[in-house]
Amino acid sequence: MQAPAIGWYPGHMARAIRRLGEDLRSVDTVVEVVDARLPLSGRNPGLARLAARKRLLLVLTRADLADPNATAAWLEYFRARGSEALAIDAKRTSDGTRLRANLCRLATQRATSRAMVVGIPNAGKSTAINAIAGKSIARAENRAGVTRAPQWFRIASNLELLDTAGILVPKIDSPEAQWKLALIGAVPSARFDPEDAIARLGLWMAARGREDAVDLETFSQERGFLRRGTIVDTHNAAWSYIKELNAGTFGRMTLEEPPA
Ligand SMILES: Nc1nc2c(ncn2[C@@H]2O[C@H](COP(=O)(O)OP(=O)(O)OP(=O)(O)O)[C@@H](O)[C@H]2O)c(=O)[nH]1
Ligand SMILES: [Mg+2]
Repeated sequence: MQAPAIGWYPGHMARAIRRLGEDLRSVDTVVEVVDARLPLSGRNPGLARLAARKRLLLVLTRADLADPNATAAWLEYFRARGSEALAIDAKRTSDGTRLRANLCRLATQRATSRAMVVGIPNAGKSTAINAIAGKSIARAENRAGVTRAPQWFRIASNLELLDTAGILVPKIDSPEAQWKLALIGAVPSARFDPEDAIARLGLWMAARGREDAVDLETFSQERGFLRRGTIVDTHNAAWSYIKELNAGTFGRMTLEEPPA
């Protein structure tokens, strides 16, 4: 299961990154959205350099799907390294309000604060903007590549947000990063094998002594994924498992721990 680190996103990556650099000049803040279940592998390693002279606020989103203890450990990890970080469930109004208050803190010192929301594909950038706005203004869907072009949103008289396309792809430097990114929805579905990703997740869970380690064969049978009545349809079952995993059906799970 191999995929290049760059090249999933249709269009011209180099031009898009140049454009991001241009947009950066007009903002004072960068809001980096990253899935709380994969806070390190789910980041683009080049962003820190791109945003070096800006205020950077790291937002761990989908905290509702992540292990709360792991999220607390990750927040501590980032804060200990001097990063401003907070965790949100973007579907909770109170979390959106908290994030907005955080951004407006900076705005009170300036006439208007302009922040750019960045992150890997499907990280939850547009949903975070909707949470901050308290209403649905940016298009959000559960697949990579929904936002195609940068778009400004005026949130308040002193706060403007720029939604961006998920052009900052993560660095896939191991098969482990690949299947984990695939499971959280950061890899387009045509670019990975769902059965392989689930098999690897099952092994990973079993290695951690988890009794709920996924076994695709059993899951397929339990859910009635059969072809012509008898053959187990593990392919469609794998897609179904991934969907349920991201809906929180199997509980909360974080896929990587902070480095010791
Ligand atoms: N459970 C949960 N789902 C979330 C959260 N934030 C975002 N999502 C879901 O994640 C999916 C992707 O969200 P988007 O906001 O479209 O992601 P994006 O980063 O804008 O994606 P692209 O524009 O395609 O790069 C949507 O189905 C959201 O409902 C969260 O905090 N919790
Ligand atoms: Mg988007």
